[in-house]
Amino acid sequence: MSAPSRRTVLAQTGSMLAMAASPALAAAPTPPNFAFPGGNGARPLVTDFPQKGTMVLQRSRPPLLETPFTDFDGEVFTPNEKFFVRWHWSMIPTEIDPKTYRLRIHGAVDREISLSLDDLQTLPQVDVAAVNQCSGNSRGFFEPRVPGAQWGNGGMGNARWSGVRLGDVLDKAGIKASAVQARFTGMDEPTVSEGATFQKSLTIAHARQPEVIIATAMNGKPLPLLNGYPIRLVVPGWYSTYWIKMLNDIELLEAPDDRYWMKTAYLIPDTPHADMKPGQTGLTMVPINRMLPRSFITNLAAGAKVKAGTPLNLRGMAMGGDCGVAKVEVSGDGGASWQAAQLGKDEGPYSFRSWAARLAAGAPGEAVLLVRCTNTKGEVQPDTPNWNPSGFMRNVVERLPVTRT
Ligand SMILES: Nc1nc2c(c(=O)[nH]1)N[C@H]1C(S)=C(S)[C@@H](COP(=O)(O)O)O[C@H]1N2
Ligand SMILES: [Mo]
Repeated sequence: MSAPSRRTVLAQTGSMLAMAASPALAAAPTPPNFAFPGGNGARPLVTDFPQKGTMVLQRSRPPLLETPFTDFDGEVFTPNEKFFVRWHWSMIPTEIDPKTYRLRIHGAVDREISLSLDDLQTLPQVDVAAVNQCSGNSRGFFEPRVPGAQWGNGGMGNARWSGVRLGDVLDKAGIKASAVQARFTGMDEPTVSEGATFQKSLTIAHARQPEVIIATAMNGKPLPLLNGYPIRLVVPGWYSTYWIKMLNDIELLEAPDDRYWMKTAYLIPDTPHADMKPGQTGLTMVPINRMLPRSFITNLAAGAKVKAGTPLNLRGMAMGGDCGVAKVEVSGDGGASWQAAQLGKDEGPYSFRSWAARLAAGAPGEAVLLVRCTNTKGEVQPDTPNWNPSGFMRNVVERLPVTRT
């Protein structure tokens, strides 16, 4: 498949902005109705965002598009046209000229530099398979409910990202010994003058980790505009809030970033699984960081009718968080008994890992199917869901009710 020409991107993006107020509904697949605990789980499907296929519409301005969950079935890598989309502000450039695009590196550096996309091609090229997951993925399932985008489980995706190591790029500018963090900014801007530009920071030690890259391609193709064309930061194992899209500015800081998106937003309680009680006070809040293990059944939807008296084939995917998947187990009886699933190909510690299992035949009636991941650090998904008022980091053994008939 050839990449869309720049002209195509622009033409389609124009239509995106025109249609944003009145999204067209797709004719084909059934729009989802997430069984959110508080109701209001119905969402339309849309087909006309540029370089995107059929997506669940969470919001049109700025675009918040969710991957229909059925698209995860049988695919360890999420196709670019199916990859979820999330922006904080709706002033997103619709025109990017790759010839004049520059990435500026400044602040506590030996020499301020400005790199073209061709300059990036001269550095060693690397790739990494990694899950990009929104901090608020699955927020709609929080109970009690919390404000924010009411995502189902499709606010995540896995891709093979290729590009250059962030550390190599920073070394071109030379990091001063006084630098403590690197702050990343993209080309999108706040719609209101008092709004804070979306920016995130990493420590220098983290920025130097070899898996942290500036991606110039995703699944072997240019990034879709809405996923950050022409370049984005990829921070494997960490929530995607750090994965700055349309990256055009890196500033080396001599003191920790105290701007809004690091100091005020995206904070979690410093407790296991970022779990707390509604109304609980006195907790230390820290910037959100590494991901936790999760796993999903992808070949059956909630409420599915399956055959009683015959073995049931299950498949799906799992992720370790910021390390690999050690073990996936399934249960056909609501967690009374568990059996090991067979793991698919290992695409690296930050990737989705596919799994498959065959459950013994069950008697007719209602059943709850479960899948549970243990990562290579020995962390396992808990039986009860975590909660925090931002709806971040959902972490629980997900339950899939089915009827055996
Ligand atoms: N420039 C820029 N980068 C950004 C954001 C943004 O608003 N602007 N949002 C972040 C958040 S919160 C998420 S969840 C991911 C979404 O990545 P995607 O749209 O490629 O799926 O982008 C991250 N990078
Ligand atoms: Mo996010």
